[in-house]
Amino acid sequence: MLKKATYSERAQHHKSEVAKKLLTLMEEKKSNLCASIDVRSTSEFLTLVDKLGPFICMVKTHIDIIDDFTYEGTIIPLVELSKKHKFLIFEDRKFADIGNTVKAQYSGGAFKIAKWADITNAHGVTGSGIVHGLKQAASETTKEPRGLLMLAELSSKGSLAQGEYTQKTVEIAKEDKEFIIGFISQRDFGGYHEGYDWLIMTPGVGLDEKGDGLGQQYRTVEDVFSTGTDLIIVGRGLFGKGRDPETEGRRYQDAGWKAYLNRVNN
Ligand code: 5IU
Repeated sequence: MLKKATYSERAQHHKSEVAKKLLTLMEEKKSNLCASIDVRSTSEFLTLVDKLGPFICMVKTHIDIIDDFTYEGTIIPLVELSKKHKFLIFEDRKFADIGNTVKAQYSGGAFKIAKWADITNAHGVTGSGIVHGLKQAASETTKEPRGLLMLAELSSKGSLAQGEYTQKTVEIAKEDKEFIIGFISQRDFGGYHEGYDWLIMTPGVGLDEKGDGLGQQYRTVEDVFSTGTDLIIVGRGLFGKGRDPETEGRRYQDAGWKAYLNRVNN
């Protein structure tokens, strides 16, 4: 059964501060659109974030692909833009090591992800120690609320994250109601009757293309909402070759909001 509660109703009851913040913002901005901005230069990155800012509730980063990354030059202005336009920041780091190692990867190095990213994500492949390591790093690095998404499924062709693997990842997520806010996945895993209100965030969304020739597979906004998505993650559909980010930002925001209203009202 699909969720009928509105984002603001869910915000009121959620146990995670980050999820509360995100759900409140989604209702306020009437947006369930997350822009995935995989570009190589800081200036292109910040220009796109500023253009897309009004239409989105979240920016997804792959901070390690920015050639000219500096903390001062890339992160400080990103955080300023997040305040100007009101969106959360999700670093799509896909942690996948033992607890002790991810603890250092999350808080340290050049990127210091725990300092600025509201949300990050992890694979379940190494077991639940990964969650404990990341949670410790967050609490030792910042007083700001932080949230984790588990990678339950991928959009790419032939992904091995399926069946029993996906189910075991869902079991890991049940161990922590406050730090783990949901999944990156292609569908919902229920959990309401057990007291979990997981946020389902779905990449591999595109209204014009079916794929990218490198294994990516696109589904429409309506399709992903029909399998329980709460938030759509769109990259090249917003700013790929020949696309105007403002036009596409509005288009995906409207499509996402329409699909959400359709779910909660019917
Ligand atoms: N991404 C996926 N599929 C997944 C996961 C992550 O596409 O299953 I997990 C990432 C990769 C890229 C973004 O950063 O989401 C999608 O970008 P495009 O909309 O440009 O394909």
